[in-house]
Amino acid sequence: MDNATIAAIATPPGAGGIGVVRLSGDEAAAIAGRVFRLARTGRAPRLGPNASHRLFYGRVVDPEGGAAVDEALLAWMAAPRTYTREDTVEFSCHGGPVPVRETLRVVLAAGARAAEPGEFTLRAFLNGRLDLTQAEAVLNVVGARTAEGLRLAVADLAGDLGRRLGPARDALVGLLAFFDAAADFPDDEIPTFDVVAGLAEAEGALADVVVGSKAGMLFREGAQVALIGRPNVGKSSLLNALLRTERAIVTPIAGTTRDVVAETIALGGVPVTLLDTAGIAETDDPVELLGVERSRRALIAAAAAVFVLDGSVAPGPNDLAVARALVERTLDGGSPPVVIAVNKADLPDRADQSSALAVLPRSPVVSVSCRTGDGLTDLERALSALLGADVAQPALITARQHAALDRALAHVRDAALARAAGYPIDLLATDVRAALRAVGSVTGEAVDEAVLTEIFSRFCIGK
Ligand SMILES: Nc1nc2c(ncn2[C@@H]2O[C@H](COP(=O)(O)OP(=O)(O)OP(=O)(O)O)[C@@H](O)[C@H]2O)c(=O)[nH]1
Ligand SMILES: [Mg+2]
Repeated sequence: MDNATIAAIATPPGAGGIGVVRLSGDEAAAIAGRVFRLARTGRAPRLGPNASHRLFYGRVVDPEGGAAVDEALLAWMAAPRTYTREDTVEFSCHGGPVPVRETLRVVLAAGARAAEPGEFTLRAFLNGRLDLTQAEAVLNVVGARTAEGLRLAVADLAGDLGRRLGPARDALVGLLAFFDAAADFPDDEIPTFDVVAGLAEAEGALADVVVGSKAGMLFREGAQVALIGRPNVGKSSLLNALLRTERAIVTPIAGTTRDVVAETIALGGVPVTLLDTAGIAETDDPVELLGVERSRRALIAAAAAVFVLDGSVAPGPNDLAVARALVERTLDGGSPPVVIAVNKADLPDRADQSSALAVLPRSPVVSVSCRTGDGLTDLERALSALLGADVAQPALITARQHAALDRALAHVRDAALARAAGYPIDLLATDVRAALRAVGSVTGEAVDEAVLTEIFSRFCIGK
């Protein structure tokens, strides 16, 4: 890190209520003094430690010639109680692209350097205000797609992931300390230490986080769910009912939906994209055939499927064909799991559905009515269980963190195997050290420059 004072526009491009230009570094106050005049006195504000965390009202001016650039509020925050732990100034300008760009221009002319993407957060990390799990959580906070996803990311921001990795880290450090000590003792005086218990503890703590991270991925990335069935069973009605709007066309005519309609809802905090598809049927109509082809493709792309049946009539050949198509996918291994929704529960006529249900004996069955809304909550619950969103402690980790923790877990398991096979301690130490390095690359205790560059390049400029 160089110690230049950096500056960037911190708000998104375009027009808005306000636009913020941010400055961080030793020279922040001096640079602000060159480009800001108080409305009341026409002078530069006095930005010392005693005036920290205060707002000043005035104008941003071009130091070349003194022309006013914009009217603005200047927020002054003295180190170390700031995001970066450095002196920080934020100009809140009028929220148009030109006032913020001009403000940035004069700030740069007055001595600041344009910040790289994520450089403010990088400084927060390098200055010890955030560990790496918290810095990466900032990305998840910004990118959160549901309220639940945001809650998890904010918990990580407060250090949740770092804390959850604490026991694994402590166990590994304890093992290494023992290995080092053991090397220094004569054979008959080696202190006793339960290596097996230490390894088991590290393994348990790491496995918890790795399991939770699968659910965490789901909160961040979301999942696609295909609504599948023969024509006229109520797939589009179900899409509308789950969305609580009339998004898709619904008619009593079979073959209404031709194209896939995709809409996203939050299901137990997971962003779920529902794919309403054309009813799958034997048909000669070329347009309907194309629709059926798209339904099949949607099914392949989806993480799960809702198999919709019309509960008021007995399943026909088309229903059974759809059920079999779902099972074929199951046998492929890569199949989406299925929930069966027996629709139109409000109609007095009820027909036995067992011939279709028998084809998918392991899938949960929910009775619903898109007309009255009955059973929809049960269906939503069954779906989030199917997607694996009901894990007690989801961990919102990135693919990089996931890979590192997987690696750590593998090393710990190797060490346990080596121990069971009676290998000498120094062989175990290699694996334990590698596991600790992998955990350290997540928390930031052992991380190299290239990884840092890769992580922080994913941030916006100004963050
Ligand atoms: N009584 C009753 N009718 C329903 C219910 N759900 C859907 N329907 C009716 O069933 C008919 C077909 O509904 P759609 O939602 O268009 O069915 P679909 O499965 O999308 O049909 P395609 O697009 O042709 O494949 C419409 O007349 C709906 O009003 C329900 O829960 N109860
Ligand atoms: Mg439809």
